[in-house]
Amino acid sequence: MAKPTTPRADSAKAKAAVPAGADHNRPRPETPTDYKASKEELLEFYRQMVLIRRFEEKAGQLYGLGFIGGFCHLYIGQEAVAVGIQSALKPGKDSVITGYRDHGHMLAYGIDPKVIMAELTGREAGISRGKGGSMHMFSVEHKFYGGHGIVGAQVSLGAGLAFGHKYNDDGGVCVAYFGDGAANQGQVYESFNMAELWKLPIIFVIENNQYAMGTSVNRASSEDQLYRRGESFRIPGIQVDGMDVLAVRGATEEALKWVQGGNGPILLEMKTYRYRGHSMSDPAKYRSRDEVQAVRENSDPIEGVKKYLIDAGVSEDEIKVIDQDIRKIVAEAADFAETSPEPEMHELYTDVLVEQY
Ligand SMILES: Cc1ncc(C[n+]2csc(CCOP(=O)(O)OP(=O)(O)O)c2C)c(N)n1
Ligand SMILES: [Mg+2]
Repeated sequence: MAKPTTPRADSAKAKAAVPAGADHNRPRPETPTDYKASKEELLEFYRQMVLIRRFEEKAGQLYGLGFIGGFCHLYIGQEAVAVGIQSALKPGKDSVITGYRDHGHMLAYGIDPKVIMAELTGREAGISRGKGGSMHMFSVEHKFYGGHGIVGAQVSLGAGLAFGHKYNDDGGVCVAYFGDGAANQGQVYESFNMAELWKLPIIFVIENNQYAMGTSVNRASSEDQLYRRGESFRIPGIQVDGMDVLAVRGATEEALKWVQGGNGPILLEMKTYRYRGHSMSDPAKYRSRDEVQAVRENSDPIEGVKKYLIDAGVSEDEIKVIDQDIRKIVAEAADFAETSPEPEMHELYTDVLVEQY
């Protein structure tokens, strides 16, 4: 049986996909290059990624203490994906939809960590008034349309959001994130077909963190080079080093150019890795500790940005100040989420049904 690979093992930095047999006369997106970030942008990437990491560690602790109920899927290891992509989008114009591993995406939007943590603990002040919990966070104000627990469903909903952008001619692009496991769901391909047929402005992003719930992508997928999955629908795919925020941002710029040029959808396969279990209870029999440790040591996305910062002349002390600041923000978010009140009973009946006349 094929051994699971680490993110960098079989991915070149970022390569545009031209599989054998593809129609070479068709225009294709350019091969992306790494984004050239300023020192300020690098500092912001670092800040956001450390915020996600520390927030998720704290969420794991609060779960252990019983403050968080239900499901909880942490984003640790995948920080470069949400941060790199989100940084290229236009706030309030482009829309985003994802699955249940959604806390990092909310944070990358700049949404207050307090209201995200309070959602996790089911409080009135939570972003979905405590009714959505970990998997169902929404912020229509930010054009963030969830947070979905049905694997793959967000891809079809994303195609609908992209249809909305086209119909209203508002210039927006939808980014629909889904996992390597979700990439085997049937509705994903119905959505690919329609999206390409109608040239919808959508970037399909597969967060290939190498594992679904209890098995690896190699064991579960006949075609495990997921960037090729759109080719038979004429959707070009690009494989990206999802552990490198600059590679992610560079590929997103190229994808946006493609979609905004009226070419229809594009698929980005982000090769990344989840360090923690699938959710909070996961015996993790499908991989070894050594494998996880090797990725942490060799490809950690935060350590990667730290190296870029040092190369840009930022001192270890400056980095430490950011780290301390983030610890404080996360501690305050946790205090808030533990102490703020639960929703009133009448909340059970609000935002449940939309009535249209
Ligand atoms: C339609 C459907 N089938 C099965 C499940 C159970 N389930 C929840 S998460 C998951 C694995 C999905 O893995 P992947 O798409 O790789 O996302 P990741 O958890 O790695 O982010 C499964 C099978 C579900 N929630 N919905
Ligand atoms: Mg996965």
